[in-house]
Amino acid sequence: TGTLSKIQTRLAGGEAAEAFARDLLAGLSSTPRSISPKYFYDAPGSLLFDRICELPEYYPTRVELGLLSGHAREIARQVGPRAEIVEFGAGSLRKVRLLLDAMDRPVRYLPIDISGEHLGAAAQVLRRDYPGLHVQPLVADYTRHMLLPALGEDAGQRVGFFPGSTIGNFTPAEALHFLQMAAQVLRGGALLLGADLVKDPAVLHAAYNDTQGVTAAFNLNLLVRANRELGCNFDLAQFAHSAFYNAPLQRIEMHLVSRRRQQVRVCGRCFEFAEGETLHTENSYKFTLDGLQALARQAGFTPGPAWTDPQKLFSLHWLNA
Ligand code: AVI
Repeated sequence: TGTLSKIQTRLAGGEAAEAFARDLLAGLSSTPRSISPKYFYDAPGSLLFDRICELPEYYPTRVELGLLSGHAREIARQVGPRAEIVEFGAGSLRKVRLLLDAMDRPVRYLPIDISGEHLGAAAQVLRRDYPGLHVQPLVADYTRHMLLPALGEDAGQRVGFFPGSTIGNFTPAEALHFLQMAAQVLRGGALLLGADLVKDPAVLHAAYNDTQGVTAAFNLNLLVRANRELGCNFDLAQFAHSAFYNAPLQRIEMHLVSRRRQQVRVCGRCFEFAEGETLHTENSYKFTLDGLQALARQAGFTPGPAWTDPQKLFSLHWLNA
């Protein structure tokens, strides 16, 4: 690892690149090969994800925004006056704005994100637009245990916000662990959670195989990033995007498929791919309303109302902590 860490530091600098190198080497050495989807989100990957959210086939963002605005009053009633919002991940400002706009005198907004840069920019904009709101970003990995500042004396309840069905990108064990931790830090308050629903596989398939190829570019960007940050030599023309619904496991799987037998150099090591062999890059679990509520109960929440669209594409859950 001595040589490895020197290579990493020279190529990209910092702990982040080292973690990427370590996880990619481990993922390529395991059978079947896999890597965490968290590595999709470098700056170009985040821009590609923003484009995915605008695609006609990718319904989750649109439907969730519709639920947030269509049920704003009921949600605000659950939230109550002078509440504080803790957002796990500095996500889309559009979503938290819908929430803040509906709320009765929100006192504080605590976005938690691993990327300080992303957080700083989001905080600036919100401070400008909500002068009475105390915006206090926290740079932290929200999948680990975290310490939150005490709730203000004059504050209402503390409400967690985790939209977008990001929970679906965790393994079932990680999802349970995250919810347990959230229930702990939100005790006495609640969590507003977005979860994508089990549905017609054709609708799911289209959402992850868009005709413009943006999802394919998002998936392949992982290799672009590995080439740039770690000096790998993945030949982009020799890997194909693959996304399909695994019905028994209720998840979309994304893979990068080797178009032929080939060798790739990764951090000084050589890996051979057989034709058709894949690197599994993401799972996106889909939930039933009952399944999600059972998971929430297991984690220590008491489910309140759940909101869905008429086509039952997406769901928003109020979970009392
Ligand atoms: C961020 N996450 C909820 C997205 C999803 O649908 O699982 C990521 C994504 N992957 C491909 N398209 C979108």
